[in-house]
Amino acid sequence: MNIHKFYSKLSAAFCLAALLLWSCSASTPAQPAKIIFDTDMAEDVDDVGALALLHALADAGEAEILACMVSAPHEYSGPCIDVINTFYGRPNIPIGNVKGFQRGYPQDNGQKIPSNYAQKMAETFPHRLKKSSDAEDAVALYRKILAAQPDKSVQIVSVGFLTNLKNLLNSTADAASPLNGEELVAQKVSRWVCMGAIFPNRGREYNVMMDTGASVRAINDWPTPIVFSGFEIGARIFTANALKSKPETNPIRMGYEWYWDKKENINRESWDLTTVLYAVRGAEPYWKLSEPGKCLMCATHGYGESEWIPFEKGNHRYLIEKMPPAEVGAVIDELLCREPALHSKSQDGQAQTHAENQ
Ligand SMILES: [Ca+2]
Repeated sequence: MNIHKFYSKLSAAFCLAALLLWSCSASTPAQPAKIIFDTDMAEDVDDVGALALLHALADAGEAEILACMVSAPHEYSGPCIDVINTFYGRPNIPIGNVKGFQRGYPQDNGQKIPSNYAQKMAETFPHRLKKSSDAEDAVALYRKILAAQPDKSVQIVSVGFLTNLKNLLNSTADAASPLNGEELVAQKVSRWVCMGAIFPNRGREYNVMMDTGASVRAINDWPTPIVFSGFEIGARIFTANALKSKPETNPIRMGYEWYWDKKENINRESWDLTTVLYAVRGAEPYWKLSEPGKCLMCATHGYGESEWIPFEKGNHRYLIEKMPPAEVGAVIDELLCREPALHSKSQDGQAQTHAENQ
């Protein structure tokens, strides 16, 4: 073998090795994102779409849903979540319920959280949880789930009020873990993805202004990174009308229809859905991330307000629009319209098909 042939064979071997390496890395799917989904599913309907989107991403192998937490004081929030989990063939996802929600600051103003759709969904579609207060305490469930997961592996996705996360930070050692809440979060949570606040200007946004005391404690003191899908991100992306192509046996479609109390156009802003999409798929190609900084929460005139303060060592960031909103909406709608993969086995290993739940 002359030197030219030798180098030619060597270079062919390198090319082959490089191709094999590339094809291995291209065909090896990333680990699914481990998600705890914390929702005020009751008043607005984008929580319904967000949980459906999370299930569609779980069906695609991109996400694993560890638990769902209720942050709204509404007895049909938990059953409504259970309806969606059951529809997607995951009836055994644990559900936790909020304790100590306070609307307004410093006093609770006593106003109730309404819902146009939660009770109807619970009364129409198969599920097991009768009322939210039958579910276990969200903080006890958070602690149990987090303690059992590898370090820095869990993302918390909040699309509602922050009462549960305040309570989690304030929690103390229990049977699940000898760590206090802040230590447990620091050890297990890779990041918190929060639908909340408004950027880049000072302002009020519904999720963080409601239980103001909780928002101040949770956001200001959170020990790991937070990425915000601010009000302005979801406000320009309209989704769900594509669900009109689905039958009336689809609880996601019906949730949106009951929310609107009309059937012509059921599109809604996608605040909670963008939060899920970012948590599972990351920023690119949909968004850019802001510079680091701090979303500082305070209370003014009885309700929470946030202000963005950029600084190099801050561990907060927020999403910035990149892909045109209609294109992000099309990605979300396509996922919302996918049929559930209908797991043949439920999460506790018992054979249970979607059909058996009907
Ligand atoms: Ca919400």
